[in-house]
Amino acid sequence: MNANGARVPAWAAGLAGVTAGAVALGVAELVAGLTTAGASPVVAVGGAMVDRTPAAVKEWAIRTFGENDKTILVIGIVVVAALIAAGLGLVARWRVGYGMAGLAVFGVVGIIAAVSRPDSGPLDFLPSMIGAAAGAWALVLLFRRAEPSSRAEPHPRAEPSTGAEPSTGAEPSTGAEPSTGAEPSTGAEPSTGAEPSTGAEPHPRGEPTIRRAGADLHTFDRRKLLTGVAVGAGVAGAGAVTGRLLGRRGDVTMARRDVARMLPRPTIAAKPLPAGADLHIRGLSPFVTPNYEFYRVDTALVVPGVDPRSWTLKIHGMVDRPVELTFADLLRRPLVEADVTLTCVSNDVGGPYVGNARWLGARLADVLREAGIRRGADMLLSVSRDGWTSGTPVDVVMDGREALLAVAMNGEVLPAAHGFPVRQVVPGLYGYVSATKWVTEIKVTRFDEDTAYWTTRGWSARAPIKTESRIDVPREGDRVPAGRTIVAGVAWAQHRGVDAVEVQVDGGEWRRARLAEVPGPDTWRQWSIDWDLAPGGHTIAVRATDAAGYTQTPNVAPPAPDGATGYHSIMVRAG
Ligand SMILES: Nc1nc2c(c(=O)[nH]1)N[C@H]1C(S)=C(S)[C@@H](COP(=O)(O)O)O[C@H]1N2
Ligand SMILES: [Mo]
Repeated sequence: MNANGARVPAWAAGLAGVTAGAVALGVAELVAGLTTAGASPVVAVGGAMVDRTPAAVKEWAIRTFGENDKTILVIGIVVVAALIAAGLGLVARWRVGYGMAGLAVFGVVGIIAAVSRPDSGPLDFLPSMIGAAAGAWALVLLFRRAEPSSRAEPHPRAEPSTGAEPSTGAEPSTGAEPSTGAEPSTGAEPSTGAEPSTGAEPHPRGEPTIRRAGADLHTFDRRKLLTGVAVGAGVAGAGAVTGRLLGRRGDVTMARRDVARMLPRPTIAAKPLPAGADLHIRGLSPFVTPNYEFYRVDTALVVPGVDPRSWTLKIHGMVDRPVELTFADLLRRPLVEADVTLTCVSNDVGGPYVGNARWLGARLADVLREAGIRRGADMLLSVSRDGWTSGTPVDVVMDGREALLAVAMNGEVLPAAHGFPVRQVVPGLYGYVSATKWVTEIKVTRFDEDTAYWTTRGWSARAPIKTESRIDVPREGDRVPAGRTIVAGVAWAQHRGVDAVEVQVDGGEWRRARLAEVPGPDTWRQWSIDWDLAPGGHTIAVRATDAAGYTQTPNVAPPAPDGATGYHSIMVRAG
């Protein structure tokens, strides 16, 4: 390859670059599917970005894109990669080697991202390496196809005999050659397009010696480039799809089915929910959040596929007897059912990151007692399969509340996205300091010695859930008939319990709402109130008081560093 490439028009060079980049990513996906899904360059780079993103940006992303934040990130990475690849294509016009060098640099970036993941495996350098090599090769082939024929070659390489060359090998038929269609005379030649098999013949019959007029010698070969691009796009697409399908081996559907068969009945079953726990008001969050509707917040771009047969939980650090539990060990322990509402610290006032479920699991406090927590330990640093960590105060877990190593959620084996096979659930603490999904390790330690994932990113080390309330009906901006309207929502103050909810319209008097029944202090509580609304616009606000006597503050605070405060209020129009 040489400066010939400079005669390839810019658009074509850019297109060749994008195609080479797509081949690189597609092949990398294929190799990742064969090895580890998490080592795909897009996933690895995305994961590295998630970990290095300032907390404020993460907040913004969650707020703006909600649960699509991961999809948006992946799309963003692919778009940026495409732009860079187009740039490499342009650089390759001067020297294809420069473009190849650029692809190599990206391969190295992908390798670094993949091997520095906390859950990386020994083969994780492969997808980026092989992908970059395939991309570089594709770039060379595309430029070879696109670049004008050189004077030194009186027999242009575009002849049927080139079927043996790697550059055209992907082409089943020489009929796609641009030279044939352009030259009316070639139609008479026996060796061309009509015969798909010619490529296999070492010396095709009637080999044309003068296929092109001199004027054509420096013409850029648009058709040849475009067929190459089409083949490249096909390779990229097939690689990506196959890789993703293969990557499903990390899929835990079968493993979850097996666990469903062996899941024991609870030793201590929860009492049936009080009949009045759910007010069954249209638009009001149901008391039990169905698993498929349960919010999901985590840093995992690919849900970790953890095999319960090889899963263990190591408990070590400041303990008298380090233990390592298998999944079977865990299921042999007494299993407890508990209704617990999870809340994310990132939830804005009035936001959606809160959900209530009935969990089944082993008591974390009992397991820790068997290991024997040493004096001075005040933190449990739990580690998930993908390296994420959370720091939970020891005293909270040991104070008698139903802190669980949960294996089931609402009567179903823990869904993969919610931590299969085992996660922590600790009533009263925000998820980031308690609810480790795919948990594999608990290090008993001290807050002044270890720092968990979000704490290193500026969030509080300790984070009890703040007393909060939310209006579910009507919705912000709704139009309601004037006159009597039902206002309803949920309120939570986990492990303290909600004692009162009050509603205010247009800054007037606070009126007490009706409270639904609850199974205990660890769940949210539905509330409702009927209000006579005069025609016109109204602002409706809500506040809760917990069983410790604390009433929500009107002071507005953002989620960082330890949970949002302020009243949830909505504007509606009556009439
Ligand atoms: N492994 C792992 N566990 C995790 C997280 C995470 O990023 N990784 N996020 C935590 C946070 S911030 C919350 S709010 C809860 C959310 O649990 P859910 O997705 O099951 O609703 O999981 C917690 N457990
Ligand atoms: Mo969270």
